[in-house]
Amino acid sequence: MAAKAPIPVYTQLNDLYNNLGTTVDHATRWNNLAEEFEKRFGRKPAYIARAPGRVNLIGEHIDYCLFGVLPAAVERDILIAIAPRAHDVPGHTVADNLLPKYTRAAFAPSHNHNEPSDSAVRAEPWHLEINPAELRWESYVKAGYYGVLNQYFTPGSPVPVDLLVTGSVPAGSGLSSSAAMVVASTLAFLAVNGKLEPNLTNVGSKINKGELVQLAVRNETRVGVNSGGMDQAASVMCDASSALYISFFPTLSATPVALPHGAVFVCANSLVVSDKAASAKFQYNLRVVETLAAARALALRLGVMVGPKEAITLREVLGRHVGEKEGEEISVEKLEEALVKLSQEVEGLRPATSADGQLGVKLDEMIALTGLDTATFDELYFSRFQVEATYFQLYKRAKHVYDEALRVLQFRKICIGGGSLEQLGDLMNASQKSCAEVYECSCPELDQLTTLAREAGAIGSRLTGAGWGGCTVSLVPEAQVESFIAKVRDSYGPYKGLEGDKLSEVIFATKPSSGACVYKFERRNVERSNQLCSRQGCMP
Ligand code: NG1
Repeated sequence: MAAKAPIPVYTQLNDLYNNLGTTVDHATRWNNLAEEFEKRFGRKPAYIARAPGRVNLIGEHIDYCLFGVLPAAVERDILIAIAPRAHDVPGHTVADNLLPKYTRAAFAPSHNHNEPSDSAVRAEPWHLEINPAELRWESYVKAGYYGVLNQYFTPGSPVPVDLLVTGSVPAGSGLSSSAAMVVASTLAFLAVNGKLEPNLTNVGSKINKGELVQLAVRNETRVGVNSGGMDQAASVMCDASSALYISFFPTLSATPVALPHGAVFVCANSLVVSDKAASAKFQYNLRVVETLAAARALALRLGVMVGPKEAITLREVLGRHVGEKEGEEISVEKLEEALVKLSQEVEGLRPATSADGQLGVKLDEMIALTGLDTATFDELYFSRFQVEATYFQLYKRAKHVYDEALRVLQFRKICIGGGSLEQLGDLMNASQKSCAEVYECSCPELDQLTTLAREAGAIGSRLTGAGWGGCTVSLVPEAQVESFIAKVRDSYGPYKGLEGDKLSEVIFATKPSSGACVYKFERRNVERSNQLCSRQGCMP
């Protein structure tokens, strides 16, 4: 089971590179990073931590409702080289980035000395200043560090470190650069502090993949996003042979899903940057609240039992409504049936349209629909993350979630059972329509790019990730990938005239890649690696 597997800690470069995939020149990137680290900090790194981005094939905005999703890791990734530094205050960090626009940052965690009444903060002994309203590149590094400090250093003190970051996942593109940064940072700080000790065979670690995912999800909330777990799970648990069906209920689990022969998934960046953290109040975090309020309202309508202070999710409402036993999971067939049923039940949340065609409800109406008093509602849904809207769309959000969750199961069944590529494409197109019209997380450029992709030969095309900008993913027959890319280049305005590397930066075929890992620079390996290096031109 992937969640229980150890995090790979490599000490052999051959093993590492063999595992990463072939469409990117990994050796050159890792080598450059190690050399640049040595130039800047005067010694070799002790570790390099790697976390890949991911492309979500189907299942958008349903992970935080605890429904399964189907992503695959991509070869584009974040790498962090790190080494301890002597003679400095505990935990002091100097963070550099290979991209010159991201300037050097230095920070140190401090002990929390709060008033005894401040119980929420008192629970966390370490503090690092991260301002979600003014995020900088190193905020994501700090976010990864946060959980490591508070989970592993009570008591104890972290070592002071130097670190250097490089990344090939475009920011704000829906390929999950933020989660890749946070996972890589979490791993780097675990490794440098000796919390990832390899076991006797040198291939394992103390913390397993599932635990790393949970830690990274909690860390991501430090940058102000009420994140679901898909990106961190994909970044940590994917393997190079397949996509991954990740389910979050009743606990995190992941099973590989082989993709059908002849199917290539092409990512295309709309070049609209979606700053998820900055817009969270009106977009991502608002959607999370809308789905939670919809779940509570639906539970009330259906007579489903909910604890007075329970933030029940749409998945839990479904389970309780169809008599699922606590801690167990109904079969996939039953889940499919239940999703069809719940998609109909959601109609009960549909308000009579108002004069301006609104299907949403005002704040006081939303609170009334949940049966809660205002104070309890505020405490349950508004206390950690602020959101803002005139109309809250409970009906539309719940409708998308149940229908999209059903599409994921159908997509998975086709991959396993050998249906046609056309059926997969139809599901992707239906997902895009629902994201655009019902969940309202698309944008004109994504709508245009998916339409152009279909005209250029894609069997299906949809946005991937949170949306509001970022990338699309298109299912393209293998033999047509080149002509597909050329046609999209010629038809999508922002791509006109792009060639070579510039073109492959924005539109590229993906192959599933392996998940997060660490390379450990061991003294006894340095000589062997040097020999390898002189033969193959790679690090250290
Ligand atoms: P992106 O924006 O692509 O990283 C976000 C969330 C996912 C999921 C998708 C929508 C984070 C880190 N990621 O993905 O968990 O909810 O949106 O399906 O918040």
